[in-house]
Amino acid sequence: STSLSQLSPDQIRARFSAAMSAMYRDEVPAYGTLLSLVADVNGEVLARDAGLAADLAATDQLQRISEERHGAIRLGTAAELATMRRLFAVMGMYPVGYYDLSEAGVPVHSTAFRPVGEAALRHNPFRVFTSLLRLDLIADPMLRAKAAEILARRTIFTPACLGLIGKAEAEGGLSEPDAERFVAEATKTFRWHPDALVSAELYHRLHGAHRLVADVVSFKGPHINHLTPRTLDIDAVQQRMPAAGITPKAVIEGPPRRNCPILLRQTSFKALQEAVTFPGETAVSGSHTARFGEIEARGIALTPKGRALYDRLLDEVRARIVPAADGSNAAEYVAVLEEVFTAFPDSWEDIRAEGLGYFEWSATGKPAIPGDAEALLAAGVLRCDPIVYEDFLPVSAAGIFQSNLGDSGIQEFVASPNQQMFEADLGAAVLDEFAHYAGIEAASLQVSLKALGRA
Ligand code: OOG
Ligand code: NI
Repeated sequence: STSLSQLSPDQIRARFSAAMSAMYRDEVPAYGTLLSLVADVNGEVLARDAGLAADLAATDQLQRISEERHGAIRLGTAAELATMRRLFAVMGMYPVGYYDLSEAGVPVHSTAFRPVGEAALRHNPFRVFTSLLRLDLIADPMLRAKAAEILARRTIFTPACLGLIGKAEAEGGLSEPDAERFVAEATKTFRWHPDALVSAELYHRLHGAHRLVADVVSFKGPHINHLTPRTLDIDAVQQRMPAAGITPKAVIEGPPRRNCPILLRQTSFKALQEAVTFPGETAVSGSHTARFGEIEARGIALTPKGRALYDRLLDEVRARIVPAADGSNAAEYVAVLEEVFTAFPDSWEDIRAEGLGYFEWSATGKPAIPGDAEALLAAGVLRCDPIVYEDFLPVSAAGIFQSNLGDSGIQEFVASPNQQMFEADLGAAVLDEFAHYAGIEAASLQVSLKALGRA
């Protein structure tokens, strides 16, 4: 049973999210610049779009926007992944979805740890895109064995952190002072270590296998590689980045700009060159690109039918044009993207009528009339708002990975999704995102009808 003096997982997550943001702002000053740019643009959007501001306020979502972040980490072993699952569970974050990135030339597979309940998301929607390195995709058996040996020797969690995870599990939560210590200890796992675990020679061999292998294997822990704020106008932020001294990637990933935003749009700026010391008889200094910046705009969560349409349209776009890393065909790419996506309905009414997206129902306070949910909606007794997409997109994630690996990082792997292996390593099944959104929609309708005295 939970004692009264315990902090809730939501409260611990909010503190952790703030602590990570403070740490990353210290480590990567451009992140601070990006945060103020996003805050300016979000403020302007809310000031000029009273309708949007009112909708966000009515659905209790205004508060979360300015606090909203996601981060990303890359782990080396099954044991690290399993302990990470336990660490995130203390903060009410659970693995949702399986992403196979091998298909896109990156030797990892991933999940997103995030809050799942609607109330938890409103409290603080912090998420961490978490990848596990797939050594089985590294061709050279000697190098593979060496990498496995190095990873097996490192410990990425502090003893105090492991102790507090165990305590939270045994006691069903953490007291305020324990939670405070837990946040401080857990944050250490994600900090940047400029002193590498491996010699410069081995670093270069790992780098030769894949940049990502070097990034995971060479260091003491899974440094957070970006922290992403959510913006209400990603095109405006992208446009203003150069003036703030930040160079964004060539194109925004995901769907085009629309009246009714769907899923997720993301853009990032290039990784930093960071000074690294490699150990050895005489320590060598060098550099590594590990960390970058990213912003995102979130739209409505799509049903399987809507997602299938999205995937088909994106495939159609990519069959016609692939955005070049140097931005030389950016305008043409955007034109094709916009043209192809005219096939995706762009009003909330059509998206709902065609069963393409998930909506949350609520009662407006108007007196009830006879009739079903549709009649009540038409009469303004009930309202329907789009449910925000809380997850990620494999093609977009791959584009973010690639832009930060550099053009020479692009490499072919045999696509080999292995969700079973991932879940065995994780020690749990990942949650199904569609079931989760469908559940929120169904529950909201039921609660709204009940409030009106309907069964
Ligand atoms: C993760 C990239 C994926 C996103 O927003 O799609 C991601 C990584 O580079 O480790 O964060
Ligand atoms: Ni990201």
